Amino acid sequence: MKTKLSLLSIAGTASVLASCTFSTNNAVRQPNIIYIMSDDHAWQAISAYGGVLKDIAPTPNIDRIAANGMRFDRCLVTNSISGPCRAVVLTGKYSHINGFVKNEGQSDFDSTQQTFPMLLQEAGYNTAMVGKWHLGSNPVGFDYWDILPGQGSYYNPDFINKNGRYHTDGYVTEVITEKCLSWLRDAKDQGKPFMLMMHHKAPHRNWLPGPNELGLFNNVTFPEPSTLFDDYSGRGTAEKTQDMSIEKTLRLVQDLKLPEDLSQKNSIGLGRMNEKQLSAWDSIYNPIIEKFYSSELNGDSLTRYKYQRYMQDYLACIAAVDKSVGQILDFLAENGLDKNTIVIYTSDQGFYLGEHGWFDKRWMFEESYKTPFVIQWPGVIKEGSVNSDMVSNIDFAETFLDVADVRIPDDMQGRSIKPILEGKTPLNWRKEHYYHYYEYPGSHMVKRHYGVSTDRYKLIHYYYDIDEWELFDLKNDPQEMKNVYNDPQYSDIKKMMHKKLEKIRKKYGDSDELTKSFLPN
Ligand code: SGN
Ligand code: CA
Repeated sequence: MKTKLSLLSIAGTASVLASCTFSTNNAVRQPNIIYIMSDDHAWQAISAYGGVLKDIAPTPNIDRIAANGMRFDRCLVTNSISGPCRAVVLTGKYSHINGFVKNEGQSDFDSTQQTFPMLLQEAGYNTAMVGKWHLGSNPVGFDYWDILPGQGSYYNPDFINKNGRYHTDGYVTEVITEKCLSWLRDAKDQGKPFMLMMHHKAPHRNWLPGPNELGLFNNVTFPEPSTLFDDYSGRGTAEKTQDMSIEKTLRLVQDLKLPEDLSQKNSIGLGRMNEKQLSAWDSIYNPIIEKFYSSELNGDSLTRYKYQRYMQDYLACIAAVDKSVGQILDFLAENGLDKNTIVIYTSDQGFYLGEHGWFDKRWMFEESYKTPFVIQWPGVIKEGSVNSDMVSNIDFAETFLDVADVRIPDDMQGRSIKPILEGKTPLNWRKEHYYHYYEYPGSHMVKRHYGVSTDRYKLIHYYYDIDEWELFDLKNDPQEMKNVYNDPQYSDIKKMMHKKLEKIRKKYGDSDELTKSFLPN
């Protein structure tokens, strides 16, 4: 049982008081929680994270959350792929415990199992889930839910609510935002604290920008990552056999929207557009298509072009997500709810923007292993703070229960980051983090692997059809280009990391036996 939340400094408005709840013994002021999660948003594409896209990334509102609160620089996911990340966030348990280990060839999420929304709902929170759900079964533990079927569509998307599947008009990011605002307008007057999960589809592949962001980045030249032409020397079989490269995997038609003839348009997702949307689209893309097919690019110049085209659409999708974040923040401020509402922005996992020549995610390498995580909680989190402790998406569930002063079940496997938010990292905070990825064979052919990381080293074991180990020294090799597993200079480190791996697998209840049970028959 966690200690009771102390009364925060009262913000003084009537609406703030209206959102207070009172338990039988103590008056406890439970904060509202707005959890905004987009899909595949690389931390490299958030201005607040600095880096080469600092002056290009269209994220003023996400940056606002970081400026108002805290930016986490090492928020690690446990299994870098959509459905599994969502299951981890909800349950606070590793994939091998919550049972949802991969997207493909996976039975539906057992939505009757314990999740933090269920526990918040039982504790009197008004709970809602809107947007990409991606767990097969319908949500449980929410007073209101309205989800995209599967991956959902960018234009005029279908949704599923308790009454079934139905069609909507508009651009998915805007439709999701409107649904959330409309629910918030109602929730603010219910006299209960609320918890909203707003899950954007964007900027997921195939990156269709919205009508208000079409062409936004078409005149921008993006800096190329230095590893765009990585040849994977110095690393093992897995890196050499993946199918997620900009050069080979990115498709001219479906991904880069360069159809040679009109009949290919449906495969891009343009078949869902109405006439007005399509004509706005054509006016931007037709000149690009014309120019592309007259330029006859090939070899490295084609890869370079593909990278630029990819980034243009990817960031245009993010611009709409950021606007959505701004609308939510503005709503809270206009309604006097900002002081007592925790707002989080994160992504289901990180993503590659040409590093190692890749797009997509899945690996235990920093770009996809680290997810963006910024959070504001006025009066508690010091403005503009930056934290580099190893936190994880497995910590979210316990954190939300903790801030709401709800008992944290013993079987959850993360740890509340509330003390970190208060500026006091516990001395015994985790020094190692465990990772396990299962989706192979499957899309993008990234081999199954598990591993342990510290602030400096990372030990990875690839298994199933290979048995290979990799060790990286992030201090000397931040881009993870050189496997030092067999380097005699690292033999002590290797031993130490093996011990850590054994220990952490035991700690979280993962084992060879369990690992085998998740292999395809
Ligand atoms: C789709 C995409 C993949 C992507 C997976 C998982 N292909 O299959 O590129 O890795 O989703 O993404 S697509 O041609 O259909 O766009 S996840 O974010 O849901 O895990
Ligand atoms: Ca994703």
